[in-house]
Amino acid sequence: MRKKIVAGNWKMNMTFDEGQKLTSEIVNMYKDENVKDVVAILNPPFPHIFPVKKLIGGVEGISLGAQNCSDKEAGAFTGEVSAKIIASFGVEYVILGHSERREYFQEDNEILATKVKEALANGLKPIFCCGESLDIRTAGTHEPNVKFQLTQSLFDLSPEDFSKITIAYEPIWAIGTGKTATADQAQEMHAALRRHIASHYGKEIADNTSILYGGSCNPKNAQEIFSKPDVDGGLIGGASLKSRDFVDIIKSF
Ligand code: 3PY
Repeated sequence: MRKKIVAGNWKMNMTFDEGQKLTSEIVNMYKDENVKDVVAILNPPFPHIFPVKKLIGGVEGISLGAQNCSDKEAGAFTGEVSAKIIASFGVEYVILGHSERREYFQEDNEILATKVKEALANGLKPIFCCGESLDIRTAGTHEPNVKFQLTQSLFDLSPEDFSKITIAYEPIWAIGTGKTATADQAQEMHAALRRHIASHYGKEIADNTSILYGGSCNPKNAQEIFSKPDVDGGLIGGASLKSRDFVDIIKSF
């Protein structure tokens, strides 16, 4: 049975105090409101990792993730943070391949393949983002385009390693724009990606892979999107910065 996951991507937001307040509120609501069967993952900027980890403590069902890791193992790479360093702080997940990293930091499928391997070699579980631009959607080539991102960055992993991957489908035209894919558009792409995974790794692994939807997901639209059979949760941007909204999204299943 695949996991239901709601991951908050804080992006480059939150001062120390704001991050502490947000985390405490989420942890308290998650516990008080008796949330069950949904893994919540907080993905703050790097400096928050250790203090957020302390606040999460041992609350079952809440995990910690980073937003990126270096493709390099270690050494003279000023400003970079390796998968090994991240893992040593007790982090479980790492978001890789977000469209903002692809666009602003020129991360291509090849670099992402290296990052995925680095993350896995250090015991981190990648949340691998994929998605198409508006031009590609308009041209109708979105399905092969997004499948190709998986093929290039993930399909030379062993079945054992691939089983540690969570996919996040985030249409670029829905990120930070307030536009959301319809629940049917999300379902169509998620089902296509699951078939693509099955064609390479077999049905069992495909059925066990959580595929999250991302892109302007909020408490108003989450329920409809999460009701689709191949949507296993969400990667949440802006709404993950408000505790009430984030926990309401978690409770949308
Ligand atoms: C969004 O919801 O806009 C995101 O980019 C989530 O990663």
